[in-house]
Amino acid sequence: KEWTQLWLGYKNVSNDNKTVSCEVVGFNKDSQVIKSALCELKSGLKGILSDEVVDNAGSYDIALTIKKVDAIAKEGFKLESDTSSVSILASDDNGALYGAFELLRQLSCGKKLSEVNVEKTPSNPLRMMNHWDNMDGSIERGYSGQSFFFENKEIVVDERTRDYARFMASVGINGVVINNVNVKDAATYLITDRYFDKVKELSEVFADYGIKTYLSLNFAAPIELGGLEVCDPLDEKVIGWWKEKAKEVFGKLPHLGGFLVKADSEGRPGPFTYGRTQADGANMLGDVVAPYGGIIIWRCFVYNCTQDWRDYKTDRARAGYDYFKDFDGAYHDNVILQIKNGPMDFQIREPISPLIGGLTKTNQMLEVQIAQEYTGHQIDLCYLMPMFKEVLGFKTYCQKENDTVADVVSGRAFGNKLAGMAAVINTGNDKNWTGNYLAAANLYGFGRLSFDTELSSEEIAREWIRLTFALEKVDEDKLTDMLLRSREIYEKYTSPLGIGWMVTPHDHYGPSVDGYEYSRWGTYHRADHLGIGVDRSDKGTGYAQQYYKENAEKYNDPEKCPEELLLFFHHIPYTWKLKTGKTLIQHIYDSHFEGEAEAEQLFETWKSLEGKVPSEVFENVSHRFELQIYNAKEWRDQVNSYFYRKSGISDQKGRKIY
Ligand code: BDP
Repeated sequence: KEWTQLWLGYKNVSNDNKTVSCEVVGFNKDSQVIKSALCELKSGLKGILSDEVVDNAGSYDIALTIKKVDAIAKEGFKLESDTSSVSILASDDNGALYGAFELLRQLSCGKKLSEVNVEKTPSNPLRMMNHWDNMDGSIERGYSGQSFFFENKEIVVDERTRDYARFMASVGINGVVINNVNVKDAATYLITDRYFDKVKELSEVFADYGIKTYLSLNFAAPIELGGLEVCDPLDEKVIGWWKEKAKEVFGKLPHLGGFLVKADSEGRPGPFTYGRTQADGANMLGDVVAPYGGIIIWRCFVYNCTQDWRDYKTDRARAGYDYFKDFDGAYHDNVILQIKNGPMDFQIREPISPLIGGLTKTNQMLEVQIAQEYTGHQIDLCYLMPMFKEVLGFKTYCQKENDTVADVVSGRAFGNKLAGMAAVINTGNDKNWTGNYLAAANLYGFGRLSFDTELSSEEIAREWIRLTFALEKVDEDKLTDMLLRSREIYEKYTSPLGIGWMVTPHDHYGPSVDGYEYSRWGTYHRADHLGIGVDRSDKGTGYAQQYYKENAEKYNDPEKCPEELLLFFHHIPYTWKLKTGKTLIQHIYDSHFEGEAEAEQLFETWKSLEGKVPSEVFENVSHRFELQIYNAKEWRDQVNSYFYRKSGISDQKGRKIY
């Protein structure tokens, strides 16, 4: 095969050389998902124990049973074992499949067959990947090659599709949106005869692994496909057109879960054109797919992208809340609002979107990005689980308890059945799927975290390392440490204290301090000769007031504001004293020198793993570290020079600033 097996390349860990038999009890043996579970167990156990799994005839040491037990929670599983038997108990097919993968994972991580006892229920009902794949094969914000779903406007279904589905199921993903949210050109036709057969074929491969297929929808489809003059969601003809369309699409695609919609955002069509609200648009579509059990996932990434940079009051950070909060409770039951983790756009540091938990009567799910658009393009090492853990653990204060982001987006807080987590994915058709071999930790990690939000960043990192490499403990420790430090390091050498941006416009790799300063995107740092930062307090744009009182008060006051977000919320003089006793300007200098130096240390540590990871992996990652160090130097020097020139204040340590 021309691609790697990521974390499913089972290695013989031969902890006990047992022969295993396999039996299914209570489940429909013709179920494709159960067949997949069996198939995975057979090939996985063969890899791990280097012994064939036998059907229950013949002689064997351990009897493995996949058994239906109705008391187990939806998509959950229980593994029980003793010296002569192992059982995977679940109440549904997906639970059985996840149980099978859990067993293989535990064995690969060093457990013995007789030691596997665990019970898990997924934290989130929806655990999704969003592909930004275009039908010409390109990927918007893709850093690991071309699409493996689309090529020259055709859909590709092959062995790689199956492996992809296996990887996703192995970490608990149960929904995949196959096409870019910016639905243009050929992609608009995905809901027509032109593509039904192939979408169906693809969705069947996914369904074998318990994954539902979703499509991103063009809100203007009634115009572009239906020849109507408008796509007004309250127009009878438009509604009629969508009704017919939904009937046709769900008739042709039995495994379709529903649609994802980006409307009224960055030039995409939407209800605003007709003076309608986001709720009008989302509910209309919700109603037309409801008879088929379909859902509408409506993105909240709506803001004015043609704003005047001279205008200090219009604040892009406010937009999501301003557009969606007032309609809390108005969204229909099969509509979910998908909210980016921060109010801006996947920066290395942002506050948590106040819309999450700001809404209390609406289905909502969290959107994060593992494609490293703003976090190093899968060149720079940036393991994102620490960031996602912070997001999930954030206390919104939306109620007395059960109020964290994890509580809200899982549906636990307010009893929503439709809830969950989605990631903009980081895959492409590169041999190793993610460009940088180490970026696969984010792919693996997001899936694991969406299934079990209690896992720690470190547990996930260690699992991924054990499943991927065969390292001694000391080396596993080193690589774990590299992953765990990488986000902080990236943050240090890029834009300081939550201000974000300062990147090369459009491409978003490498520094350009003023690149977005005088443009239309609402992405400003407002640096002058005295200080830097955006005043989002009640005296500024008022964004801080969108949070519940406890957070609002903290963010509103520069003395109480968490320092990593200081410049996001306040315009701060360069001479401001931080808690460390350093001035702001000195902090900027120090953190940039440190960040670059630490990037070099990462590379040094990596070099010590030469010969311990496959040479191909070593070369691939080494090359990327060379680029990362170059990038870190550019960031360090441009940011430091910029602020030295603006402020005229020298570095106390007398280092070279250009
Ligand atoms: C931004 C990307 C842009 C996406 C947009 C989105 O730069 O390419 O279309 O997000 O989320 O991060 O829709």
